[in-house]
Amino acid sequence: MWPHIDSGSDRCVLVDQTVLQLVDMAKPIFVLNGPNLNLLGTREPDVYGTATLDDLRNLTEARAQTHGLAVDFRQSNVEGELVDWIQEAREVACGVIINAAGYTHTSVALLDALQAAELPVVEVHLSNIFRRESFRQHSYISLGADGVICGFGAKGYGLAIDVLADIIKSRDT
Ligand code: CA2
Repeated sequence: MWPHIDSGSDRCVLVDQTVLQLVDMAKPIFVLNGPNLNLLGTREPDVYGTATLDDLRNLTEARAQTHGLAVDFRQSNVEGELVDWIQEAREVACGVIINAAGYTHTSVALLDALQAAELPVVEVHLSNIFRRESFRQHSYISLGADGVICGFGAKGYGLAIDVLADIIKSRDT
């Protein structure tokens, strides 16, 4: 269908699925990182790799740009702050990538927030949580995610951007 142009009013209103999609793509992807991920690159490189949080920020921003998307990249050690950001995402973001770190395995509050956000969500982990201690093998937040990427280190963040871009672009077509 061609866009409908309402030139009768003082504003020009384009009403078309493609246009609505473009408007949504103008919203950033929230990339949310949980507790202790600010320490990346400083310790435990055998488990989490050598990339720093800033490296992950640069990687996700660059990959998002290839899809014509923007990223709002954040880290917090505070569960409530992560909940607030997910609630904010509902209003201003087009999707969420989340590495909830330790809260992955404990937080019903983050799950509730993700389910309420009604946005595409990709859960990401640097390490393969299924090859680690049993307490890491359960994720509360997976119930609120479209999919999970784990075990591929920093590359997983790039993959998460790719898959989320795909979901966002195909959602309304
Ligand atoms: O593999 C992941 O990405 C995790 O989400 C990382 C969390 C862990 O609790 C999850 O089970 C799996 C831990 C993040 C802590 O990161 C550090 C980085 C460097 C030094 C110490 C901790």
